[in-house]
Amino acid sequence: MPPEPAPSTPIRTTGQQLRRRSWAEPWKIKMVEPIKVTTAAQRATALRDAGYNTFLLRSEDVYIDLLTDSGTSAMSDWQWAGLMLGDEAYAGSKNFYHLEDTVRRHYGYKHLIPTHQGRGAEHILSQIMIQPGDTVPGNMYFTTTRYHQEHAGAQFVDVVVDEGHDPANPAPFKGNVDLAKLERVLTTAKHVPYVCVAATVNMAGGQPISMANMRAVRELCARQHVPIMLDATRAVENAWFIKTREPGYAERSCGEILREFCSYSDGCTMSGKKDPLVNIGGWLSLNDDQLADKARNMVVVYEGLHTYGGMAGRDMEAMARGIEESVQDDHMRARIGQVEYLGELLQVAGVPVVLPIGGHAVYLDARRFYPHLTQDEFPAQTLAAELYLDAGVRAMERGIVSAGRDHKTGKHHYPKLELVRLTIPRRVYTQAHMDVVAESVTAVFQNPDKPRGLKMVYEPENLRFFQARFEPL
Ligand code: P61
Repeated sequence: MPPEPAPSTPIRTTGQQLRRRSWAEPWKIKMVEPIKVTTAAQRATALRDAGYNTFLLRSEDVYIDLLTDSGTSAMSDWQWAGLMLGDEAYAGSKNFYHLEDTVRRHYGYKHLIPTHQGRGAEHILSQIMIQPGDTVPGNMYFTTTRYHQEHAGAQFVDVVVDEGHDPANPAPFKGNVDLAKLERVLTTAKHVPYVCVAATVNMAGGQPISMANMRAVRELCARQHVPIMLDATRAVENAWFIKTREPGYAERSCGEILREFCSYSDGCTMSGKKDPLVNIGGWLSLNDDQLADKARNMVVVYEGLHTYGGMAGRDMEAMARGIEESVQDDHMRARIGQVEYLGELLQVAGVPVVLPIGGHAVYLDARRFYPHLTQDEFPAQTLAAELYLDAGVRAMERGIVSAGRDHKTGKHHYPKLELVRLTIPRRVYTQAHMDVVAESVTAVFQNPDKPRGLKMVYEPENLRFFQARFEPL
């Protein structure tokens, strides 16, 4: 038998063919949900009604929904069976203890504070650790994370490596922390309550951070006595990239890699809606007893009792089971294999995508799609609208609209990356759906009739991208 090619290294043969072993899913389908094919006229009306913002479309008007991988996963029969075992006691639900045990075993932290979703955990962490005037360094901003840090009075400082801001750079770990940048912040800022490390980095294109880098960040922070808080939302996907790209990890399981990775941090925030394969839920983990005490004091005010934090007992059971499934190598091979499959189809068609292909999504480079548009004409927002019009595929803007305004100067942030995210829900769509998406994106890219961009006609104060409205220029 020839050696099996690694799933993340497709082999190019003659012409534009790709050859590699299939990443076929380790499951079969037991239940289906119909989706609606719409006409071009219906889509034009729906998009106008939605103010050219894909967040404002009704999901019924969407054919293939690649808005997000958040809360959109399909649960397994084992998870659905777990729902029936929900212990809906107000206090001390047995599902909480199951979840606590599962998080301890796979992520390794001492305390588990359940929350309704990731931003609930970010809120509590920011409130208990940040003082006004603090600085929080992180490997690129994430919208809700930065919002809560700033809301608590901190300034966020980006310390991701420069490659993270370059969509064409194929470096394997573009989510790495730039140690020189981090050291500068740690030695010059008045007070750094913690360093925020995300794995993988969503806004950079789902790019991973290496184990070596995480270890180095740990050593640097330990010297400066600064804790590290991990955004573990997609840390299992990050583990898969370490397994397939970092020397020395090929024989280790995702679960083992995850444990080692988390051991270099002091706690984590988690959106259970991603890696853990559930539709709602999250948590805050902490190793420090006193901090955990503070967090429990807050969770009862904002989320719910410290043994449910806004989740039903059945939600916690589904999440505990989802975690067990998420750390299986076979699951991750198929999950990331599917994302790479779509990415490769687009690359073969010459479509400009962020390289390497990310863990949860393929990101289109809107600057190269529409070089005639300035950033103020919202190229990525425009591209997401055009994609929906073509075949009913819903994507998400990740550019100037998402970046928002500087809360001090009131001016737009102008991010280097102007992207559209095609996000793949876990265990939901088939390879044929990916083919349809690739055909539609390619058709939009090749369309000689270029759009003129958009203007923003309604801008909400917080996290504007969710509800902003636009009109064509
Ligand atoms: C997403 F357009 N992500 O990617 P919550 N950290 C990280 C996330 O990816 C994340 C959260 C924390 C979403 C949903 C979403 O600008 C947006 O459970 C790395 O959603 O509260 C969420 O977790 C927050 C979409 C969030 C957005 C913010 O689609």
